[in-house]
Amino acid sequence: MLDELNQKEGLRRALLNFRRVVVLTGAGISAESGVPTFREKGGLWGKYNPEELATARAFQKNPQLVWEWYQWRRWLISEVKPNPGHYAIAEMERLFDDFSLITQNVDGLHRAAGSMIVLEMHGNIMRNKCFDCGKVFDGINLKDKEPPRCDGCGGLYRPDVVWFGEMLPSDVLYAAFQSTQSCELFFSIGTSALVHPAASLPIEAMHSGAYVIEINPQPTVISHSVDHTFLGPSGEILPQIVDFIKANR
Ligand code: BJW
Ligand code: ZN
Repeated sequence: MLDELNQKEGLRRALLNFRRVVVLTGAGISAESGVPTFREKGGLWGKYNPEELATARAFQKNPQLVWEWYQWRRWLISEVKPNPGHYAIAEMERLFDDFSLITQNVDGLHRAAGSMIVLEMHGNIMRNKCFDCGKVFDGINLKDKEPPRCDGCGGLYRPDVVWFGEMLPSDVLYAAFQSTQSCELFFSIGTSALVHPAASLPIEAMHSGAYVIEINPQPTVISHSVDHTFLGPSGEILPQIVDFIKANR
């Protein structure tokens, strides 16, 4: 059992008494499943600058390079499974009366772990959409060596994810801010908290008076302002938090 859970009264009270809960996740939640994060050493940006791959301009300049990078990541994701962190979050959905899960991840692992409602801020890598007309195509083919063309307008397929400089899906963004502004307890898990607007959510939660807990093996830009940071991997910390809640409620 984590010592902090018994030693810090505010933390204990927040976990056991608060009912309106929001969880925000980033790439770190999937790290223990074998999905590389973005900004760490050996991460997804290791070889390329983000602007070379995750922008519309990059796709226009070199669709083949961007397509191949996403096809490789799709293959990688199709081979992995959720980890105990994903499963613990799925259990939290059942433990709290009012629960929202917001993820920046595009890998679909929360749903695979049994989370029923997932607000995917940056889309989902397992869908395509037309670069020109925006028509969405469910399902992907890992054998597509180059981007297929839209049956409506002839434009190129691209992954249905949100690149830098693009708007987030407005319904998802609205729901994410609404739940954040009214929650009592907010978790920021496995994110460097650098990419906006997702990175504004923990700040918004603090301003709204929520108790904010961070879970990350490394301190981040928000660590000094949150109420509590568990310094460790989410796949180890989250199951202990869930067990603590179940044992002490
Ligand atoms: C573990 C662990 C373990 C390891 N357990 N943890 C305000 C201020 C400044 C800039 C902006 C602003 N508002 C908007 C911007 C511009 C821009 C932005 O934020 N730039 C910043 C980088 C400065 N934002 C945008 O452009 C967004 N759009 C937008 O705002 O539209 C309005 C607009 C339009 C036009 C002009 C202006 C405004 C869109 C952002 C889209 C981000 N897209 C990506 C790619 C998605 C597709 C794909 O997957 O390829 O999303 S970028 C990438 O970063 C991806 C991630 O979701 C996102 C966040 O990364 P994340 O998850 O935090 O990963 P890492 O790697 O950074 O961190 C991992 C963490 O895990 C680390 O801390 C580890 O320690 C930890 N960890 N193991 C727990 N076991
Ligand atoms: Zn089209």
